[in-house]
Amino acid sequence: MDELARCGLRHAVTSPGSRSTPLVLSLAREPRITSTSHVDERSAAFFALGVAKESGTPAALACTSGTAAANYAPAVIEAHEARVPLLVLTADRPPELRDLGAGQTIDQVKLYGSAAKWFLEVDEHPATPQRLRWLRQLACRAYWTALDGRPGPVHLNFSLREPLVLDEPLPSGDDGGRAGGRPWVTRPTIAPEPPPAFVDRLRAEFEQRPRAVLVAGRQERDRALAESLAGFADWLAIPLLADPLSGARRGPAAIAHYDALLRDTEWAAAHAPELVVRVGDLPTSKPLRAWLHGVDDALQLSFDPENVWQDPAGAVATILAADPRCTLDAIGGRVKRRTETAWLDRWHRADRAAAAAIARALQPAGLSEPRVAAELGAALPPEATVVVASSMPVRDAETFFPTRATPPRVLANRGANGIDGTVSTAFGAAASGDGPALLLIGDVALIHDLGGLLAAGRHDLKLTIVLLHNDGGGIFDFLPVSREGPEYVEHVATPHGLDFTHAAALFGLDYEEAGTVEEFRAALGRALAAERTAIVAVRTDRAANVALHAAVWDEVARSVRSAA
Ligand SMILES: Cc1ncc(C[n+]2csc(CCOP(=O)(O)OP(=O)(O)O)c2C)c(N)n1
Ligand SMILES: [Mg+2]
Repeated sequence: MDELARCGLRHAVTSPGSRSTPLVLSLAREPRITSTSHVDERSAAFFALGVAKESGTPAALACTSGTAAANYAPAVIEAHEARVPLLVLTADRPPELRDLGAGQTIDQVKLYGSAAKWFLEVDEHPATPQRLRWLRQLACRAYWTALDGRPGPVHLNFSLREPLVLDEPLPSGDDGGRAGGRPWVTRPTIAPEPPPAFVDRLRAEFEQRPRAVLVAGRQERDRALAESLAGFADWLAIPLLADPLSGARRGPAAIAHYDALLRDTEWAAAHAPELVVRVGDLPTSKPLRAWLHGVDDALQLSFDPENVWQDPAGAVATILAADPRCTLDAIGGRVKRRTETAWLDRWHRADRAAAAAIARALQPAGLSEPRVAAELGAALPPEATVVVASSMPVRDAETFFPTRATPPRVLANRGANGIDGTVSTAFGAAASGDGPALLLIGDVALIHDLGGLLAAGRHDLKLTIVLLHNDGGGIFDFLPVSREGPEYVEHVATPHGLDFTHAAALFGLDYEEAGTVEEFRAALGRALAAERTAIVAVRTDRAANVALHAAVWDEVARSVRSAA
């Protein structure tokens, strides 16, 4: 643990048990590491995921043997898919007690399969100088492996024999570490300067294909990339189609309402580009994905330094295994500011028309799910972090968040798109970030991780939870399955009739319901100013929500056609 702290580990999440005692106590007693205790390992792992997403650095997890370790699996899988660095430390029985009926023993070898980036069985070792050196090297290797190349979870499985608490003192932290608190192995960051010939080749593509678009999706670790993308798109007068999860929905070239615009196939066809440059994950927007799939004449380039191949349609022609920020900054430094802005102007005109059409369509509905997203996108301060749940929240954020000079940070579990663990991820982000933290979540996702609310009181964490309560999975009402009668309602929509005031009371949270836009604004203001975690609930109707989205898309299509 001393060595992990030297590498930079600052947050660990523990869960209770006996076999894990040596791991948990050494974490809890390491002053440079904040250890947060969570009863439920599934929530614990999602909390660590939130910490690691918010901070961009690894978080550690420690739990006991058996199904405790198995409960980490959903978050480990999410961390693998979303490339989030995690150090998973599981306690296990030693080999002589495995597969023999010893208590709480399961096969933990490679428990997370291909989701773990690296697995190692760590047996007990005598505390000889040679073994301690190896342990220090191992800690460094685990830490840097979680971060290197394609980041992800590293799993160390520890065989631990009784006694689990020693009578004699353990070797102390200053035993044998490098001087000056340095880690045993350092890993200096080497600036990924792109070679000039590569920059020139790319620059030529931009010059030869002025009808270009920059598409930016989820990206969490390089906070400066968002500014670079905005600056580059502005410099070259290229529309920037940025999912809020990219942080790049900002600056004069950003187009907020591409999802609504590209739903109009006529408009989409008339705005086919010659060049598409992708950065980060593929955005969620279905119309954007379909459009990218269909623009066959465009050259499509994808910055993909982590080798994730996010291209289910097979549209990308060239993968650039280069750092997007350094490369685009270098290109921008070598081209003159583009003064011919007709292409970007067309997008801007349409985006302004779409924004007005959306406002018109939403107005009569009062407080609705899209309106909540629009309000949050406009009102949250730049220092806020908002976690958006899978299902409609992440989609409504993409459709309705405006462009801003300095938008709030937006995080989501979009590696595997699960609705599990969302509450805990948001508490992890709240524990790790400096600004206010907010969670936009549906009722089913909240039920899924209700136990995650325990973190509020046990760790004195402040999170504003905006709950969109439409009594079921509203997303499914958009699908053909919603016509399948009572079986649809019972098995897919899953209405439950729960009143979350009781959950708030159980976990000691503030709770308010808002029925109008004014009430919502006031309740949000109170919740953000409160000292403790608060739920602001908005009741909506699933069928009315589908109709409202359709009305928005119609109004946008009508207004951009008449403007064209
Ligand atoms: C772990 C997991 N189980 C099931 C799903 C499938 N799923 C996607 S959305 C959804 C319903 C979510 O409902 P809610 O959180 O109320 O959001 P709404 O659809 O109403 O916006 C379900 C069950 C999933 N994504 N993840
Ligand atoms: Mg719902």
